[in-house]
Amino acid sequence: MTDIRGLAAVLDEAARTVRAVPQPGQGYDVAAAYRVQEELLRLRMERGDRLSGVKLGFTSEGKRRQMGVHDVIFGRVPESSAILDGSYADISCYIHPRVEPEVVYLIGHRIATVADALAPGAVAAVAPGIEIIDSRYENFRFSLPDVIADNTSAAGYVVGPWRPYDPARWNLGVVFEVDGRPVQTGSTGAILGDPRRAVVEAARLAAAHGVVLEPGWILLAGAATPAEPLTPGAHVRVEVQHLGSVSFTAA
Ligand code: OOG
Repeated sequence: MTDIRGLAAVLDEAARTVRAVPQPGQGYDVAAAYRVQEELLRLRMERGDRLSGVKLGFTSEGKRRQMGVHDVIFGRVPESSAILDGSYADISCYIHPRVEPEVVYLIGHRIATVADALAPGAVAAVAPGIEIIDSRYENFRFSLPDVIADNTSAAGYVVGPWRPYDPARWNLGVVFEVDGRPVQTGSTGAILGDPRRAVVEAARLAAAHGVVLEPGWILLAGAATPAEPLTPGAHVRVEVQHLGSVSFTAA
């Protein structure tokens, strides 16, 4: 039997001490991995953190190919990992951080089922975003259960200015820059073939794991391009067509 609490404690400690741990290397399945994730977040909430939303991972082919993982995954976004748009962010709290461009949805009403996700008003607003991912495993390597247990490498996020949600504008150009140079370009259509599916997919995965999406929560729909390493001093900027831009500087 998988030691759910033991694994969660190891991952929690790895994040807090900024020290990578070996992959568990034990036979546990996706269902057990989500229970580790839940326990890991419970430990954080016990220390006074709150959830600001949820995220999806491996929604684009670019990311799946980069990491060799082929299923869409679901993670929980702690409020304490927020970074203000345009700010300097201390990155010494990360082990081997990477950054990636995101589309962020603002949840408009309580979503407990897939039907709720399809109802009008499920999304209240949309924004360009940046996610910092930081695997707690050595060499940023993991199996599917490992990355789920590790809360899908979630480590930090930046949300740009919110815009009213216009579902007709879904396939938008993405430019991802580091120090003023484009390092990746892509399109939001790379996210599940249509990023509007992200809300339904998040609802499905959340319901399967006992999470209800609350109004005011954010949903990070998953990177549209592969991730890039994040190094001290880097200025990271993401521009999404029609949505504007978001940035931060790693200090
Ligand atoms: C897992 C997180 C993937 C995305 O947007 O695809 C993810 C990882 O690559 O470490 O957040």
